[in-house]
Amino acid sequence: MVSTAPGLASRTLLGADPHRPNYHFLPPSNWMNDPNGLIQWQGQYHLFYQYNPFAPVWGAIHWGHAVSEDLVQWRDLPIALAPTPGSVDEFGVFSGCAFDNDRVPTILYTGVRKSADGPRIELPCLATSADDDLVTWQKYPGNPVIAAPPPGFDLLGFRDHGVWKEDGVWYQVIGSGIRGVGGTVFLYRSADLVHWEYVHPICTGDRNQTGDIWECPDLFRLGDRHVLMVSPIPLRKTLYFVGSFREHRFEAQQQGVVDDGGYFYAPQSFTDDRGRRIMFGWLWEGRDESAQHAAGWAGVMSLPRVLLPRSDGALGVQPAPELRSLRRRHTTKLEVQGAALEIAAEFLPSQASQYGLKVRCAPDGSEETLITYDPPTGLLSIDREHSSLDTSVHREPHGTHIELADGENLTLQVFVDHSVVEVYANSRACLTTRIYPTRADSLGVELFALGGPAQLHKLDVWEMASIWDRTA
Ligand code: DQQ
Repeated sequence: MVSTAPGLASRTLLGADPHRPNYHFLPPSNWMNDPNGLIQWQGQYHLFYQYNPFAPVWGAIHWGHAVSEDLVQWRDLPIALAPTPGSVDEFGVFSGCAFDNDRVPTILYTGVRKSADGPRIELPCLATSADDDLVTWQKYPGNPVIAAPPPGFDLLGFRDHGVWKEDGVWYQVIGSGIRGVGGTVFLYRSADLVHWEYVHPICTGDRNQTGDIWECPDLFRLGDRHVLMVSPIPLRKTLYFVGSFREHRFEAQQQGVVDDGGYFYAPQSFTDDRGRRIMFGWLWEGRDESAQHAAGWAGVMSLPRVLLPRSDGALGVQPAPELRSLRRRHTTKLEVQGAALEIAAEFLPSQASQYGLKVRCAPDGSEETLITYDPPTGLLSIDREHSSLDTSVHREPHGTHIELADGENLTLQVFVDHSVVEVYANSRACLTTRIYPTRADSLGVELFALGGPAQLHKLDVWEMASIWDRTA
C-alpha cells in the first residue's frame, strides 16, 4: 500500500522553535506518540511511530517512519501505514511490531474501527513490505488475522503486539485488561502468522496495584531472565517486571518503573546485530493542547537506551554509546551554557542534606530546573517549580528512590535538549521531564548543595550537535 495521506512537512518549518529538541527524534511537524516496529533491517535501524499527519494532537493515527545508520542521525521516510476507509483499520493504525518472516519484513499492528454503538473495535492486522528500505507496505487482504478477543472475559482493550518465533512456531502477546481484575497480556500462537490460536494470559495484574489495562506489552529475554514491560492505564508510566517465562507463563520476581520522570510511556525494545537490547519510549508534552496547536508539533522520542541485566535482579539502563558522536565543545567546568548539553557529574558521598544540578538557569535565577538528590531518603527528583515563567506549563515534581550502597558515588548523566531533560542515574534509574523556559538566556548550569558541601568527584560537559543539520 502506498499512502495517500499527506507527506511530511519540512523540518525547517518549525526549526526556530526554542522548545523543539535538536538531538531527540521527532517528526517534522504534528503529533507523535508510541515508537512502533523497531527493527534493524539490512544494517539500518528503522523507527516507526504513531503519527497524526493532520494536527499536533492525537487522532487519525498513521505509522510515521524514519531510518538511521547509527540510532542517532535519522532520515525521514514516507508514512508507512495509513488507515484504509471502510476497512478494519479505518479509525486508526495503532501500535505494533515489525519482524523478519523468512526475509519478508512483516508488521503486526492493531487495526481500529468504531462499532455502530460507539466503542472501538481493536484487532490484529498484518502488513508486509517487498522493498529492502521498508518504504512501501501492503496490508494483508484477509485482515484482521484474529476475528475477536478471546471469549469468556469482560475486556477493556485488545491492542499492541509483540511477536517472536520459538521452535518453528510464531507467538504473539497482546495487551488487554479484565474489567474489575487488572491489566493482562494474552498469548496466541500460529504456524503461518495468519491463523492464530489463543493460548492463555501469560500474566495478569491486580488493578489496585498495576492498573486496569496493560498497553504496549514488550516481553524479551535479558541475560538469564525475562523482562515484561507494560504501560498501564491509568498509571501514566511504564512498569517493568523481571522474572521467569516458563511454559509460556510469566512470573515476576522483581518490579520497577522504567522512567519515573512522569513523561516516558509506551516504550518498545528490539535486539540489534550486536546483541544489544535497545529501547525507545514516547515523551509526551508538559503543556496543554492550545500550546501544542500554537507550536505545531507534539511528542518526542526518548534517546535510544540500552537495557542491561543487573546482578541485583533490577533493570539496568544506559544511553546508547552512539550518542557520543554528538558531543562537541567539552569542558570540565561550569562555564558552559546551552539548551543542548550532555552533563556527566559524579558526586562522592557527602554530609550535604541535598545536592545536585540546576539546568536551564536564567542569570537572575528567575528560571531554573533542579535535579536533586536527597541522601537521607534516597530520593532523586526533578523540581520544575521555577522551570518557566509561563504559568500555564506543567510543574509538578517527579522522582524515584535510588539507594546508594555505602561509599557508592552518585553518577548523573543529564541530557538537556531544549524542552527535554533526560536523567540517567548510576545506570539503574531514569527520570525524564519536559520544561519550557521562556527566557532566551535560561541556559546556565549550576551545582548546588544544602546542609553542607557536596563533593564533586568528576564533571564533564559537552555541547551537543543537532541531528538535523544535514537533513533540514
Ligand atoms: N497508543 C496507541 C495504542 C496504545 C497507546 C494508540 C499507548 O495502540 O495502546 O495511538 O500510548
